Amino acid sequence: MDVRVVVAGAVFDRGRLLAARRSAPPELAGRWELPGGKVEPGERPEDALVRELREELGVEAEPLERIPGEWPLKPGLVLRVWTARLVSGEPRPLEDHDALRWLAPDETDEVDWLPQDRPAVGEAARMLAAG
Ligand code: 9L3
Ligand code: MG
Repeated sequence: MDVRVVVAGAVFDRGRLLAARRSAPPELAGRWELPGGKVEPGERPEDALVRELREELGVEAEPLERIPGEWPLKPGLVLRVWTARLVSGEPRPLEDHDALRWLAPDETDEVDWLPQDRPAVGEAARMLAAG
């Protein structure tokens, strides 16, 4: 089976990490994630991330580096995460989210993350704390 990649962004701005609360589907609603979505066939993952952050949050962001690792979501779907820098715009929950929070490194445990996002969130918090 082909494995489809979901890209997500650990979006940094002014020393904080962006968390987004899902509004759909019902089984994921209310849990927090690093925003992103599925890479389209033929699309570069970094381009998919830029597109997803534009669609979901109305911002322009620049992918910086891949957080090592890959986390299975369900059969045929894996999560890969990049750090990203906010280039312009103020994130708004335009699509698939109903709340956003900017978290300082010591606040990243304050939200109920989707379990598959936790390892990347931990790494992102370490990177933020290290400056
Ligand atoms: N997912 C998990 N963690 C994330 C993202 C962006 C997505 N950080 C899961 C939720 C869905 C699937 O991947 O089951 C596809 O995501 P989307 O296209 O609904 O955002
Ligand atoms: Mg999405």
